[in-house]
Amino acid sequence: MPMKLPFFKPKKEIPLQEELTSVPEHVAIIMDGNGRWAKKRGLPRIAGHKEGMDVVKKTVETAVKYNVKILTLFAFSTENWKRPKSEVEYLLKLPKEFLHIYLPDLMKNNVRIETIGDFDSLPGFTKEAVQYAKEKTKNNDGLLLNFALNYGSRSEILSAIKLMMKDLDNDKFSLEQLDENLLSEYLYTHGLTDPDLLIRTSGEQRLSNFLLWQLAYTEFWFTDVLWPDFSEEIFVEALMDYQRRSRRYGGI
Ligand code: V07
Repeated sequence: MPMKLPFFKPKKEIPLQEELTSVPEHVAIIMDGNGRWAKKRGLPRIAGHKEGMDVVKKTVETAVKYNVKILTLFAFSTENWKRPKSEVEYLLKLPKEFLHIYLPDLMKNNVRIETIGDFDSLPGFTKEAVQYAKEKTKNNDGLLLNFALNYGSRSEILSAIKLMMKDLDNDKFSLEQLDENLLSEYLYTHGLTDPDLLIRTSGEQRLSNFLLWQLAYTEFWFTDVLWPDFSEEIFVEALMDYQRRSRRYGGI
């Protein structure tokens, strides 16, 4: 008498790593839809943010698995300060909570943590937790996990211009030397390649002041899936789509 087979939930087939031949080196993600996810379930918005935090961890693991080199995540925008005080407070506690839970795993995965944005204006408890993680992971040479924290692209460009004008004034360079590469050196993203792929969840198709300069040549990929429902399957779908597009260009 054969044993009764256990019940397996049918799982969508995830393509093998070998099938992904041209993986984007730098992926940037606008993690939208946490509030809507919570509302749909009759939960407070912060419950969506908390769930979204766990999805960050899973997304990092997928990025590591498929050999993405840089993952830039829009965690907190300069506009987010306009939200209710209690929500802002909760959001700014998430970096510390995330690192408390996941820093050991990130170390094991050889992940380096960095941030872009106005770091100095963040509350002390956020800065301290993130600074500690940056220090702790600074020698890791696997995935660069780059959090955009208190980030706004126009203010980034404006601050770059101010710094450049100061350096110009101090004869650090001449006006003739000022070109796109030099300007890039003054942005928060100095030293990083531009994103190859931008993903935005939750059906919105706007940039919302994210990496305006850096996304000039980037492929955009949008999904209606809300950030807390983002999964390896959907991430891989975006990676496959990127590959398909880059193959098409290659063919011309
Ligand atoms: C935040 C969870 C993801 C969905 C989007 C909004 C809420 C992880 C971090 C984080 C940031 C820096 C760091 C380690 C972790 C985070 C904020 C919000 C403000 F070094 N998730 N997450 N930070 N959300």
